[in-house]
Amino acid sequence: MKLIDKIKDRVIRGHINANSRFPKDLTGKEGVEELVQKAIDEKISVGKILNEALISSMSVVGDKYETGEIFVPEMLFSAKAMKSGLALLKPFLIKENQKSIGTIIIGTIKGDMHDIGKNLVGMMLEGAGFEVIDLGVDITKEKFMDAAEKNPGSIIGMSALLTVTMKNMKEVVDAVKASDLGTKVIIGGAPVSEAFSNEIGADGYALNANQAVRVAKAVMGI
Ligand code: B12
Repeated sequence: MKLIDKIKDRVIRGHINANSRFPKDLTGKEGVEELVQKAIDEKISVGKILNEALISSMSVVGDKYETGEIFVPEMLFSAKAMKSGLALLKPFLIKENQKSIGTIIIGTIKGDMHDIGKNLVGMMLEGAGFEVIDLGVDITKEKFMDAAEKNPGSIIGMSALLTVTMKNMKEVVDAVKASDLGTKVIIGGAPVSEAFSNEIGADGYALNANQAVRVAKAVMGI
């Protein structure tokens, strides 16, 4: 099996590293950590590892959950495995000590605990020169507004992965519009679309982390 396919398989099966006891039949065998490190050492491009091994595996995991083949605990192991791989790629996505081109406050919206996509967007924005203030997950309108008030001229970036929580983004957009802060809001996450973004009056939407950088720069006029 090719290295990229092997990493993908290990994320789907939720095998973090050789010491992990999940799943049982892979105990003692290389997990995502060892294999991603191997891919880095073999000079496979970070973009390829990220997109073809890590990100693409999560949609397979989602499909398996949807069809009842796996349940929340398995999905959680896959998320942990994905995160362990992402942590190894982080230094390549972020350049140190560069001048900030703007501040972005990111967070996953109220009611939602998914943070892999948000973290990735944060890393890419940091890599592009933004100062990123990450509020975490399950973030209320009040917390977003508090951070916006403390950071004038910043952008708010909201993430939602559940159809039931994406609606909560409108509360934040409305609060921003009702204030005189002039803060711009960009949104994203698997169930979110350009049409939804327009519907709730957000300033920008991005399908993925690369686009998020372009959209963040565009709303800042750079
Ligand atoms: C991993 C995962 C989990 C993990 C999350 C771990 C973590 N720390 O994040 C755990 C196991 C905890 C979990 C829990 C649940 N999950 Co879940 N989960 C997933 C899964 C498999 C992958 C998500 C992911 O990380 N994708 C990879 C990242 C890189 O992609 P992304 O998040 O889409 O982000 C990209 C873009 O969307 C965009 N983006 C994201 N955010 C932002 C923000 C901005 C500002 C911008 C510009 C762009 C942007 O850029 C990112 C990078 O390219 C998805 C399946 C899927 N296909 O999405 C289901 C999924 C989202 N989960 C689902 C469900 C139902 C649940 C639970 C309700 C299950 C349950 N019964 O408990 C709970 C909800 C808990 C809660 N309150 O949040 C459903 C949602 C269905 C729906 N339409 O609402 C999905 C779609 C699975 C499915 N097919 O049914 N889940």
